[in-house]
Amino acid sequence: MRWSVLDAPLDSSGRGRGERRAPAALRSAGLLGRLGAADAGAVDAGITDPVRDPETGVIGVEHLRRATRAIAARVTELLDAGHSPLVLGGDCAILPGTLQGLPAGFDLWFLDAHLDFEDGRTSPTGEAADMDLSIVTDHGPAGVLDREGPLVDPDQVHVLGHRPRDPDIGDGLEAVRVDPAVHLVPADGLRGPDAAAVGRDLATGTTPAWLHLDLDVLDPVVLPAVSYPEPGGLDWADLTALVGPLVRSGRLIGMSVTDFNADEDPDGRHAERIAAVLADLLAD
Ligand SMILES: [Mn+2]
Repeated sequence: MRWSVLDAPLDSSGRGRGERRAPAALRSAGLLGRLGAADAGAVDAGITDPVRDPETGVIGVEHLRRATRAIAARVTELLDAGHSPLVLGGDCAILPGTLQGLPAGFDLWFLDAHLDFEDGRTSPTGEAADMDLSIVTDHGPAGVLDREGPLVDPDQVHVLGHRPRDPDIGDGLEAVRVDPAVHLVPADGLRGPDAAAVGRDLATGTTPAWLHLDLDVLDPVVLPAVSYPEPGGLDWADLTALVGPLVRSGRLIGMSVTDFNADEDPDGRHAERIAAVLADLLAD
């Protein structure tokens, strides 16, 4: 595949968190050279307004709308030029713009510790990175997207690697919200040989697919440099076993990588590992 790397350094807290510096850190770790990728530059759109909009419940919603539009336009340009976009976040708030740039009718492979299915009312933070999957399936706050209706059919969404909360624990948390048509394979179903089996199963078919990798799908023991670490995640071997068949499926049209917090990686060792694994998975 002919990868083109596009930086989308959005941090949906609007407070300048280290996700903004992730693309620069991954570039410093030699990602483009290792991939033999073209350089698509950066989207000129950040969220620098930390105020939670009272109407939508979303932090910096005007900035988010502008960023969404800008990312979508660049992703469409890259696809039209025959490139495979590799979009570097930033946090998961880049997902709505990324998917808005795709032609309709794709599958979404969504790797994340969290479901990202809050809306402006239920999100404890107001960060759009809590709401990206609900926004793209038309369950989120209105007015973020330029289009009406879902960007992806919930039945074409595969959430992989999340850590469900046990409803029997009785910790007072609301039951998890998610569209019932969304397919869920929690992290416990992706360990050891199960990871490759799930990957091979998903890889069958011919529908174009987008791969979204929130790096907090990994266990905090192997990748602590994220803002919302969640125990019980995948190790690097599980991740590569799962993603390898997806990349080789011939169905992939592009990929987004989010939630690496470069401020938590002072010596660059985690950026190095991420770049190495991506190169191993994606380079021809
Ligand atoms: Mn996420």
